[in-house]
Amino acid sequence: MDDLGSLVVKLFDIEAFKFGSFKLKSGIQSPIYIDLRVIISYPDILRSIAVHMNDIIQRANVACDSICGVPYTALPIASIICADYKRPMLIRRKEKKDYGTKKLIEGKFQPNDRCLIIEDIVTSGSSVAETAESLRAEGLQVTDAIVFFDREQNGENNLKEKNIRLLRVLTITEVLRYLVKYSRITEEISKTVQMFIRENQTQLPSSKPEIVETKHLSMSIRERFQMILKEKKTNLCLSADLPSLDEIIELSKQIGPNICMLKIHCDILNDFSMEKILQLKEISRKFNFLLLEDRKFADIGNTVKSQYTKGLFQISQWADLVTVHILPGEGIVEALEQAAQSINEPRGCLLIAQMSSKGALTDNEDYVKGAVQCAKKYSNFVIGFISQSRLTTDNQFLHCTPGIHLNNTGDQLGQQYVTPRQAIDGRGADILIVGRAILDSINRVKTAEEYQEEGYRVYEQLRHV
Ligand code: 5BU
Repeated sequence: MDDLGSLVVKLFDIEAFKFGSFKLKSGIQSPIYIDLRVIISYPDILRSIAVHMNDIIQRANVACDSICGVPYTALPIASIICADYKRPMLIRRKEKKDYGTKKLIEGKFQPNDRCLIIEDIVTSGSSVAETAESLRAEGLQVTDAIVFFDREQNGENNLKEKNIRLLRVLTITEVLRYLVKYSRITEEISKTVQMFIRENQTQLPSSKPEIVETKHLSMSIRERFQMILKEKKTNLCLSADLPSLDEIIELSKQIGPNICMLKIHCDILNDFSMEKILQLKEISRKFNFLLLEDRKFADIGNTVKSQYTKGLFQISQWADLVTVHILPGEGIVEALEQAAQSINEPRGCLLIAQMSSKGALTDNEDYVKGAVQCAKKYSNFVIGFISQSRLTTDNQFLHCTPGIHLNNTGDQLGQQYVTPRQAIDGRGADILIVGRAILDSINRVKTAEEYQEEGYRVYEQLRHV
C-alpha cells in the first residue's frame, strides 16, 4: 500500500469518511459524510496529513512569508506545517467583526507579505475566499491556498475567480479509488458518490456587502473621485494637519460624511504606525473618501520610488493619492506610476503646479505649462493638480486648491487665503483644501458642514454638475 493509500484507509477506519445517507446542513441528502475533526485525536495521522501538504507546497514552489490556518480543523495542521516549513503563522478569527475594532487577523505581518492559506476540506471555497478577503483587506497578498481534501464541487474554479490557486493533496475521486482498491467500499457506492458530486456543483454567493466594499477596486481613482463628489455632494478636502493619528482617526469618523478627501502629512505625526494608518484607511472606505498624503515628492525618480514604497511610512500601501512636485521632470511621475503597479488598489497623484504661499516660484508660465504637459502624458496616474488657477480646459483633471478660509487672509509664514467662492469662481478650483479654518474652529464638524455646503453650492452653480 502506498503512503497516501494507507493514509486514506486510516482516515476511513477512524470514521473521517462515512458512507450511507446523511442529511447536510443545506437539507440535501448526501451519500458521503466527511469530518476531519477527528484527526486531532490521532497524532500520527495529523502529522502524516501535514507532511503530505508540506510536500505539495514545496513541489509547487509556493513563495510565502506566512501561513494562515482557517479555524478550526486546519489550525493544528497549519501549526505543524509552520514549524516544519519555518514560517510564521496567522489566524483569521471565525467570529464576525461586529464587535468594534477587534482584530480579525491574529499574528504579526507586514503589508504586502505573501500569505498561504491552509484549509482541511474545500467544497465551494467560501471559507478560503472569506479568509483571503480579510487578509487582503489588511494589505497581505494571497495567491495560493492548500487543502488536504478537495470535494471537487467546483471549489477550484470558484477560487480561481478570486485569483487564488488551489493546491490539494487528495480529491474525492482519488479517495474513492483507494477505498475501492483496498476493499473498504464497493464500486457501486463509489459510483453513487461520484454522481452526487457531479450533481451538486457549487458557486460562491456574491454577497452584497462584499460588492459594496470592493466596488472601488474595479474603478480608476479618477472615476471613484468623481463618483464620491456626486454621491456625497461635497468637494471639501480636510487638511488634517494634527500631530496625532489617533486624533485624526477620531475626527475622520465625525467628519467622514462631509468630505470627499482627507489630506495628511504623515511625517508630522508623533504616533504613526501601519496599524493605525490602516485603521484610517478602513474608515476612509467606510465613509467613502480618498486619502491624500501631501508628501510633495521632489527627488529623482529612483529615490522617489523608494520614498513612496519603503521606509517607516510605506505610503503606497495606504495613500490613494500623493502630491508631487514637477520640478525634477517627468521621471518622478513615471517612477511613482511604476511603483504603484504592484499595489492591488488604484493609485494616483496630484501635480503641484502652483502654490498658495507668498512669493512661490511656481508662479511662472513655463512651469505651469510643463505640469499640464506632464499630466496629459501620464493621464492614467495624474488625476489633477494642486493649483491656484484653472490650468487646462480638459475637465478630466481636477483642480485642488489649498489656502481657503472664510474669515482670514493669511498667516505669519506666507500662507495666503481666499474664500471658497473666490477659489472656485476666481481660481477655477474643483476641490477646496481646508485646514486650520476647520481645525481651529470651536466646533469642527459644524464648520466642516459650512464649508461643505458653501463649497458644493458654488461648485454646482459654476461647474454645472
Ligand atoms: P491651512 O491650515 O488651510 O492653511 O492648511 C493648508 C494645507 O495645505 C497645509 O497642509 C499645507 O501644507 C497645504 N498646502 C498649502 O497650504 N499650499 C500649497 O500650495 C500646497 C499645500 Br501645494
